[in-house]
Amino acid sequence: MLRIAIQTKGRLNEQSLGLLREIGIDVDDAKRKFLSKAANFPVELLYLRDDDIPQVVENGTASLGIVGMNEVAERGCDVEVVTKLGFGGCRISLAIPKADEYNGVEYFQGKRIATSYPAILSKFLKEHGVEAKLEVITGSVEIAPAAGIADAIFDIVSSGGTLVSNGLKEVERVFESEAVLIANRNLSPEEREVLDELLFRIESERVSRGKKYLLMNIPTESLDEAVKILPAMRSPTVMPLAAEGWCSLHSVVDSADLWEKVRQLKAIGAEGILVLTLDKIIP
Ligand code: PRT
Ligand code: ZN
Repeated sequence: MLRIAIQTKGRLNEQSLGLLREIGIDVDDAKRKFLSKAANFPVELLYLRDDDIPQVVENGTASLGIVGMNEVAERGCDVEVVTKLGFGGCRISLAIPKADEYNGVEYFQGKRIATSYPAILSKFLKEHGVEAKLEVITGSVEIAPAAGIADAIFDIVSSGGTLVSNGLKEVERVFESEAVLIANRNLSPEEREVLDELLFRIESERVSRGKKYLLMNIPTESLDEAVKILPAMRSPTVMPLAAEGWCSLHSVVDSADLWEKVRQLKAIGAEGILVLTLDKIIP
């Protein structure tokens, strides 16, 4: 049984559960339970505050965890960062009152900076030879300048809306973060095996994301050109049609390229183009 720590509630909870379900792990939404077992896979979930996840993975209470890279870096825990997960994207930035002039990090010399991320901030300031006073607060960091608690803040930014509505501007992007899968450094061979299976499924999920399955009828004489337009994983699948001089062509394309590909295919005579949602690609 492999134990995975995920956030009980908050920004990463839903997407962590969503990812596990996408890769076929049947977990219930037991927010009020501390532990819950998956029905169809040797995995159980441990629900925690995100702040505690790196530590429980480091000490082996959980074998794996899903948490923001910002928390891993701030806690300084010795865990393996197995893979990025493609959600929970944000950055930790320095922000100052909108009206202040900013000419570089020297601005922060002797200033008071409110933050919940003192370790990441101290490292950054040290690297830049800046001495500042850190006011460590947890939550509502963005109101600190208006409340007179600090001159500037170092906090998570996503859209930037919170900064704007508090009269602040982002001046230094210090740390880029997203949700990551972390692992204890001393997994048993059996746990490694389960982790490898999880990684295989996560990877196929990643490969399938943003892809469409395309089917069409194409004049046989245009086939070579169509194959050039549609480089599939190996090569597109071609099947003969009952009507002479025509065949059916199947391929996978990136959603972003879909309409351009369709335009090119129509131009060489493709007909009856079907675009299907793709569930999984198993590499
Ligand atoms: O209760 P628990 O301790 O588990 O949760 P929490 O309140 O500490 O964390 P939570 O749920 O707010 O965030 C969990 C993780 O989501 C963070 O550690 C980040 O890795 C990630 N994440 C992604 C974010 C954001 N985006 C985000 N925008 N975490 C917080 N914010 C906050 C930020 O603090 C600020 O107040 O959103 C505000 C800024 O957003 P914008 O869009 O206005 O810029
Ligand atoms: Zn937290």
